[in-house]
Amino acid sequence: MSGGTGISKEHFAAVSRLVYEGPDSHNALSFRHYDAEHCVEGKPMRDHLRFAACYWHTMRNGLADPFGAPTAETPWDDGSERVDNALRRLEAFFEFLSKCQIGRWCFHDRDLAPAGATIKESERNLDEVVRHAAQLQKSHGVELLWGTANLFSHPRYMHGAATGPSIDSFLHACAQVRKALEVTRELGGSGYVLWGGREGYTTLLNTDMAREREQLARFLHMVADHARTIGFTGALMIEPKPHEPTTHQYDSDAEATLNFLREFGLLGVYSLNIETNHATLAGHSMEQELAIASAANALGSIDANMGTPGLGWDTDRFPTDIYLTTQVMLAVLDRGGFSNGGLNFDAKRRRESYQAADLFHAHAAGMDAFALGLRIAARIRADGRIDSFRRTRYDSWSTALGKKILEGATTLAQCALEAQKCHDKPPSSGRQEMLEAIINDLIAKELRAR
Ligand code: XLS
Ligand code: NI
Ligand code: NI
Repeated sequence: MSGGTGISKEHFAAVSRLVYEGPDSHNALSFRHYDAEHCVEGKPMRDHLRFAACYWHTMRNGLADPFGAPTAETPWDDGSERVDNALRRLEAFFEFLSKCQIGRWCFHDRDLAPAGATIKESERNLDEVVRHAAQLQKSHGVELLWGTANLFSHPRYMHGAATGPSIDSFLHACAQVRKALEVTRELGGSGYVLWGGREGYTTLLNTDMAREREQLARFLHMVADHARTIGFTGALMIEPKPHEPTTHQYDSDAEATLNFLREFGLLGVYSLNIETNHATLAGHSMEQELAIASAANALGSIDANMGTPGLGWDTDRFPTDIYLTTQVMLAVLDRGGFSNGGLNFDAKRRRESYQAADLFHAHAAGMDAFALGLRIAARIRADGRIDSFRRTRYDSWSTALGKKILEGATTLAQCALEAQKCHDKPPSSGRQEMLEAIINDLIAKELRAR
């Protein structure tokens, strides 16, 4: 390994590079379904799935919970907030990415490098670590999916960052995002994400919501302008979430976020990064959030994880449910695949899965589940039964009258007259159970074929 600490040490010596061994393999540290080169719908799985690992959960999450100490074994990390420790941690991460066949990554500014006593010092620290990251990206053939700034951990953001009542938090947020955006561009990131963890409120007794939304909109306009100024051509994305840590977040779900963007002239400037566990916290399915984003041509990227049914927290489990991964990949294929986006495992191991090897088990489980989901989704599309049922349901709209209505060429009174000519045919059946059985049939066929 070049540069940085100058030490070339293997941090995961017990793990060798995971390879595709096929569905019959009992080797837990291999892929049973993810075969990077294998083509699905004429494109290698690698390019469909565009897997990324996130730096925060992978390298910076000690797996503590509100009742217990961290458990994660991290022999490469001396626990200090020093730059040399940050560089070593980064080397361990890139070794992990290579061994796990993950070609992309995501970070927050503060995960990467220690904050300094001043903005200048924080930026110097970040620059040093980013220089090393650029070398490691090159030597390991890894790309940056997206970067972001942590505008939620520091106490100065307790009342909000861009939406804070004090202009100080707003200005600090500007400083952090300016720098994070610039290093994202330096590292060739295909996107930049804003997640408003503290952009919301806990009680309206102390909050002027209309004003806070205006502040957020101004902030987002300035971020977009700066991106243009520095020549950042990647996707700018907002990541909706309804609550946690804030009681009510302004970007609560895809629909609310799109409305916000529309209201403030930002639609088309920002797209959405949709996360499964955030969808379920908002009371929606991931399918629905993806469909809403796609319909507005605003599906940017995906934070791939899943929640725990019945638990109202962002438990960020690795996505191992193949019904879920099938739905996600169906949505992705139906919109023509990712352009700047990808599948970022914004996921953490359970506190009990504390050994370094569990990082590999966890990501491999998620990658295999998505590979299987991709294969099944392609099968559903090739089969065509679901799509043709859905299309046929709207057949009566392809009549001359249907077209006229949709073109805006009819009045309510004309339609009321037309109603008199309707023969009150019984409506067709929705056949939901039949359709669900078709999906199960195609899952079974794919599993048999594997
Ligand atoms: C938190 C979010 C966060 C964003 C990046 O729930 O998922 O991890 O992805 O700030
Ligand atoms: Ni996320
Ligand atoms: Ni999350």
